[in-house]
Amino acid sequence: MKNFPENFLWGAAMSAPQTEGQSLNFGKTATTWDYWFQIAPEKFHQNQGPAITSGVYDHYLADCQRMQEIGLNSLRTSISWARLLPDGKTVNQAAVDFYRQYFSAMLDHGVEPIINLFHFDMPMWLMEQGGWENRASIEAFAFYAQTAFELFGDLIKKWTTFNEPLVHVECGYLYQYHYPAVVDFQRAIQVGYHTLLAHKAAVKVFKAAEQAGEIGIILNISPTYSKSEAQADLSSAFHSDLLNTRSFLDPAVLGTIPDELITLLRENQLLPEVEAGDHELIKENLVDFIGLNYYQPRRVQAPEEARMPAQMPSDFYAAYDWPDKKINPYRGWEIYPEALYDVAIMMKEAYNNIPWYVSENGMGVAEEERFMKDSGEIEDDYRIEFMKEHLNYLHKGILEGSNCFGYHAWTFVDCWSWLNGYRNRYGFYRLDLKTLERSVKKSGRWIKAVSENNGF
Ligand code: BGP
Repeated sequence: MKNFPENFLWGAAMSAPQTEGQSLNFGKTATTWDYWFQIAPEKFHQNQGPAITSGVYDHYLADCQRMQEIGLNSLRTSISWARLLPDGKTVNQAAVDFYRQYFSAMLDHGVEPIINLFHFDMPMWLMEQGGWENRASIEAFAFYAQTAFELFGDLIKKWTTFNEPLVHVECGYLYQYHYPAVVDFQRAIQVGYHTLLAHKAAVKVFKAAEQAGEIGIILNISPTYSKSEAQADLSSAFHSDLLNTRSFLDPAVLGTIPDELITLLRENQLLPEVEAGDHELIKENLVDFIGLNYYQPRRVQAPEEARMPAQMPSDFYAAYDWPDKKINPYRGWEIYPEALYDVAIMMKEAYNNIPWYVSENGMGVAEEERFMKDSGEIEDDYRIEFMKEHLNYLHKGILEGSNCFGYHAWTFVDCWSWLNGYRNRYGFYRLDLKTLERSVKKSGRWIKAVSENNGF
């Protein structure tokens, strides 16, 4: 039996844009996802857009009951900025009513809400002004954060500012998976820098208001594993860590941007525009806790050719395909649970053993109806196995003193995934796309037992 610390959070994660639906109704204005789907629906798996998703806007009451039914004691979702402040300034009362009822219903069912402010869902009104490239986005986000803290602060005790800020930087400005789908390293760095400042500005507002509760940020993390001990590979791994791990984790927890990252950007003419006062904003305003999303390890090797100045991250490091890897063929991601132990030790040793939790971990599988029993239940033993393996390594890290306070699976009910629509399913509950009915999978019954026993 693996026992986890007292009051350990067992839960699931989701996001507003991937679950709410009613995407252009009840006062909500468009985000980049609504807009992109409108102009380029062919980019989206089976033309599945953000309009309906899992219909949580209408199903939230029964969903909160379902959370309790499978033993979840906590759940992370996000507020939609474009729903709460449709023009960035005016509060939408329908949104306030919805979120207050939703969060209250969670609490009524013994589920602690962890509420995130930005999950890749840039409001169109701000995108039209340049989105995160425009420095004005920092103040706009701080205003949104303050509004949310004031309206929901009596219900929410754990806030996070961003989910995986690196992802909207990379996907929007390097790899073309998110709107505006441009390829420009310099702009990507500026977007990342403004995102970091927006995070810091929100933390500042939170602390200034002497808000009850705690604030953190959710980062997608993997240690970087080098192909070999050769100097060139190790140096690539170091650069990968600087850009992918330390770029947000160091300033969030330690209040510093690594000197080596600044040097690397300077040498490659990639430094962002900086203003007086930024340094203090970054130095102060540290987080109370960290959420780490982990799905797959990052493995790198030295690139065969590197341009100077760099045009893309691949000029610093190339992906390394480990021949011995185990893979989830549906998502194409390597399965390497050992990394959760390495992450746990990294948090303990390099980040002052700050409280942290696994804010996402999970396995997306296509055509899960193949595993449906006569009773209608999806027998997702592969998912249970995946989570057990990861929890085993997490447990080992906790036993060695890492300050981890929870484990959240992605996700609660199968949800809509950006360009992948409903192809890969992750939920403890299956979603019927025609009726929006939810039915519990075997993993949902399993997590209930894990939560009740605080271990397995
Ligand atoms: C994380 C995101 C989630 C979710 C998950 C699964 O990076 O925070 O929003 O989508 O990945 O990934 P995908 O949906 O691409 O399969």
